[in-house]
Amino acid sequence: MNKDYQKLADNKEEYLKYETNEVITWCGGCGNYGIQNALERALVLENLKPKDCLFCFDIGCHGNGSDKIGTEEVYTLHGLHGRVIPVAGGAAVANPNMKVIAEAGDGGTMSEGVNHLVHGVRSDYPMLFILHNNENYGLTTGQASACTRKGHPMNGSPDGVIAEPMNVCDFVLALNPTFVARTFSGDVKHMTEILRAALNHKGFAFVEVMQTCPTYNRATPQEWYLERVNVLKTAPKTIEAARKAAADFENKINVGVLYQDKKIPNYLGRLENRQGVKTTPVDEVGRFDIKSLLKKFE
Ligand SMILES: Cc1ncc(C[n+]2csc(CCOP(=O)(O)OP(=O)(O)O)c2C)c(N)n1
Repeated sequence: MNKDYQKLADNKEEYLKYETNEVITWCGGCGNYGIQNALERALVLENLKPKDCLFCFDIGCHGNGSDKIGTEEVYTLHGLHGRVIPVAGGAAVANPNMKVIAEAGDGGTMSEGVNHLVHGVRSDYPMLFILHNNENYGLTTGQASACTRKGHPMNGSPDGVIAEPMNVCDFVLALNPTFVARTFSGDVKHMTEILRAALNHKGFAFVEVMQTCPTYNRATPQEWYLERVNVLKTAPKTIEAARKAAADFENKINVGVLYQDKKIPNYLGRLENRQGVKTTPVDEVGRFDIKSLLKKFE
């Protein structure tokens, strides 16, 4: 047996801590199943215990993962649509001992919250961000997002989308990122590998999962990806080369780590007042009795 599978089998108890008995609301064939499974595998293989992680979810189909990940030992946060990055980034900076994982859809990330993505990447917050790119607004039943393919009819734009879709990896690569990867929800093994690499990154690790949505995205189903996905064996060395590798997302779609810079210090590493400090900001928050302040309003 492959040694990773052996390790997963040996750590079944740990793996099961990331599972719940909640009723699954995702559609049959939804890419979210594979993504959640790959993340759970990656966490176990990287020896990350539930109590050491914070899972932050945006609003959307993927966000229902907040009910499905973990037992009472798991910390989860389900925030506002498009706003998961500042919330998760704040938590990651406040308590760098926690592994912070944020998940969001392409709707919330590339429209409502695109400003937060920009500043999350350029600030290099110490967190993993998983973009569930199903190329539509899934939870609100299939409206076009910034990633929907041109010409494809969607609910709300039945004559076909008129704008070109965004290439999210190319967009992020233009922001001087320290980690960018692309993977595909139909390949749990590849996703696990990519998520393991991302979990080990010290700064903002951006992972785009091209996710199938059998209910609303008929333009790019599982077979469409299977015919086009090309696994990169090594990551391009420069951002320019990474942008070239990421450019095609129509015919031959490269998946893998597209770019990583391990040398750049993350957000905390660049804050002069945090250098050499052994405590976390969370440890340093003093307790303050607010009773006297509240008296003013009595
Ligand atoms: C600020 C705000 N705008 C819009 C909505 C309505 N809304 C809830 S879920 C959703 C679609 C989510 O799509 P996406 O972010 O792509 O995630 P998916 O459901 O595809 O996983 C929308 C538009 C909202 N809750 N809050």
